[in-house]
Amino acid sequence: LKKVAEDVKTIREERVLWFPKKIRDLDKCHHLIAKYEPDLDHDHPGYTDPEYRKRRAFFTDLAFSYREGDPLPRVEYTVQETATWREVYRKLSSLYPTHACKQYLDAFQQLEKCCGYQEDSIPQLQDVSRFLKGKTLQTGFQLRPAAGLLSPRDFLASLAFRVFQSTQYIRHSSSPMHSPEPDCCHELLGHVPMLADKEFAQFSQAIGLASLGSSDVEIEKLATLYWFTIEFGLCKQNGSIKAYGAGLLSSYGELVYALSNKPEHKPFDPELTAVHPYQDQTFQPVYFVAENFEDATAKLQKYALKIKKPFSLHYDPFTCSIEVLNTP
Ligand code: HBI
Ligand code: FE
Repeated sequence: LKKVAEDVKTIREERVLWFPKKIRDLDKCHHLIAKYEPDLDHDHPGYTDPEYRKRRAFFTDLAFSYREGDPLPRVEYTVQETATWREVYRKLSSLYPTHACKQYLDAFQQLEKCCGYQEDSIPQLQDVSRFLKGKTLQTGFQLRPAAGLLSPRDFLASLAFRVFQSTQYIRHSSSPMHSPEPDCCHELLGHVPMLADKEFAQFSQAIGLASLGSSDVEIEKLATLYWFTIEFGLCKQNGSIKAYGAGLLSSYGELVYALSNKPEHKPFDPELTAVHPYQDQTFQPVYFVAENFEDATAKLQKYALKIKKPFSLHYDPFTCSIEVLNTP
């Protein structure tokens, strides 16, 4: 009986503590949050469009069939999908020169020059992933296809390996300027350019590493930090404030609003930012402003050291794997 009790305890502990140790383990980190999907959310612009829902099922299959190491699937986008992309691309790229941070603008220029970024076709994830990874000495980030909104734990875990889980479908054509869920416009225009920046990549990985083996309470705080930085972050630049968050850089309305004098701007401070309530239905009333990415990473790493874990972690960039060091 004692033996059984011990086994149960071991299994339970392993279940709680399991986290990916190598990049291949990310094949097990794709749990969806069934929220804001066209099949489930009555307010989704595609809810009453059976053709859109069928198309989405195709993208769901692509993502769930993907295994680490496979080339990312190439998709032939329809004329209608490309028209949606064109509208989003035109509208947003007109704002970037005045609203996006320098790191974003530099990368966006490179993506236009070397990676097929243009209004007439949706870039392929495989090409974008190779572009980011090819700059190995700079960031080494790579993409993998995601079926939709993932659990915060799975999504954050992939960042530890410099893997960004990216959706591949596009929003419904009836609503080009808004999507209730992440789509390829959000990933390609919001996230990808920033992932080409060395300091930003390091910041992203630091949140990911902090999440591995953390409790649900700590994950919730890290997800909030992610929200106010990688999604909705602002930063100082030459005496003014610019946007680096992907939720802003992929939303015309909120990008203009965030840099206006309407919302409140507070300095980025992980202890406070991590427990600040956030809005996922309307514009944020508050944004957090980073001094720069090096400073933000240093503050985040200091915060992460205070998260209690029965071990410490080391990431080996050569093998892309995590070493667990026991600290009894
Ligand atoms: N899933 N596909 C996807 N994309 C995101 O940007 C994303 C996610 N799941 C959770 C999440 N972002 C954040 O809100 C944090 O919870 C980590
Ligand atoms: Fe996002």
